[in-house]
This record gives sequence, structure tokens and C-alpha cells, in this order.
Amino acid sequence: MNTFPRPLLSAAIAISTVSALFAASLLAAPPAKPALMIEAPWTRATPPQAPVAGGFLTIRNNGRRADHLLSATSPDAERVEIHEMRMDGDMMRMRRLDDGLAIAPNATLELKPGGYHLMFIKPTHPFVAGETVTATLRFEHGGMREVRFEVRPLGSGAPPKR
Ligand SMILES: [Cu+2]
Repeated sequence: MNTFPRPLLSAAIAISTVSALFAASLLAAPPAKPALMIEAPWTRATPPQAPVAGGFLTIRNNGRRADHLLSATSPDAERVEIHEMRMDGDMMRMRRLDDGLAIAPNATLELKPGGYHLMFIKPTHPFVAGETVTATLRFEHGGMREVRFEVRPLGSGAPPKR
């Protein structure tokens, strides 16, 4: 005589069916569109021994929650800081943002000359127009993103919008 209690057996079958379906849905799920989109990263060529270079880009948050740019690193500089330029009386001053930058849901944050920017501190080599420099940006939710900055000629403004 079969002594296996039927309710338990069907519960076990139900659980294994659910986990199989769950596993299948994970396998079948298309790669999620990244919530953060990084556009037009660029920097400027530097003279030899330049102590700093700015890094500019646009960050689009397509997600439903705010994200934060927390920090950045680069093999092409001793370190990378997140900066803000702002008027202090009639002086333009630069300030390091230790708490990083928030990017609201469904919003775009532009890092540009005269505003928020990344600062490559002590570049390890001159930045040469036409080449690229690399930085890894760390976001609270978006994780690590490697970004390649187009080096534009000395004195350049932002590249034209695409
Ligand atoms: Cu700066």
C-alpha cells in the first residue's frame, strides 16, 4: 500500500513546477534595457604636466527610482573626483561633491563645462585629441559602467548634439 500522503505529494509537485517555471522565465527573459544611459562622454586635450582635466557626459535615468553617481576611477589619472562649478560672488569656484550626484527618475543630468563635471586629477599622460580616455563610473543602483571619453582639441566646447 502506498503510504505517501497525497496532499504532501501534490504540494511537492506544485512547488517543483513553480520553480521550474521560475527558472525558465529567468532563462527566457531578454536582457533588461539599462536604466541608465550614458551619452557623449568627452574631455579636452591637455598640455604636458596639466594637473587636471575635466570630463563631461550626459546621464539619462530611464528608471523609476533615483540613482546616484557615487564615484569614478580612471587608469588615465591618479584619481577622479565629481565637481561642481558655481559662482561665489564674482568668482567662479570649483567644489568637490563628496556625496556624488543624484539623477532623478526619468530625468537627464548633464555634466558640462561651467557646471557639474568629472575632474581627472593628475592625468598619468597628456590627453591627446582624437584619442580616448577611460573611466569607470560607480552608481548606487546602476553598478559599474566603463565609459570612454572622446578627447577633443584644446579649447573645444561640447560636441554637437546627435
Ligand atoms: Cu573640477
